[in-house]
Amino acid sequence: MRRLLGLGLAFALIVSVQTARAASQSANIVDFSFEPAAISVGVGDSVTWTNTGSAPHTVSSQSDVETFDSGTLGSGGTFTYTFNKTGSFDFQCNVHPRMVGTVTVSSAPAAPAPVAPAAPGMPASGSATQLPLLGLLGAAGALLAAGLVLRRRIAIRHQ
Ligand SMILES: [Cu+2]
Repeated sequence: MRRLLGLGLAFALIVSVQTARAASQSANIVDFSFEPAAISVGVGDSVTWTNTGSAPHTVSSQSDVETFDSGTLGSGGTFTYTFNKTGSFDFQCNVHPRMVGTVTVSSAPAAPAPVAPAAPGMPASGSATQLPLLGLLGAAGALLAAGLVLRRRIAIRHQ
């Protein structure tokens, strides 16, 4: 039962790590720059910027292809944008136009990449569950045999 729980937890952890990896990236807006300024994602991925500075900032695209504008983000404010087109998209802070960055979106979607290594991992975890089960069965059989032998010995002694 504990083993099953452990496996379930491990599986949930793997799944959550994979979905987190595929879906989004985070970046910070500090006073007075974007960190990182250069961000690489796959098509369909989203980027979340968080203003960790104290001054107000914006994340505003300088592109006609991907147009986004966070509006003014106060300290602690966040802005998320999902990139559905490939290319290199410059953005700036409209309050401080010297704050600039670039999001590069590649055609390779980020989702299949983490999924691929999981495929060979699945049979491995499958055989991993069978091995301890066989071991447990073997141990149970050995205990049963030992119990029978002891019983017989005791029975012989009492005759
Ligand atoms: Cu700014």
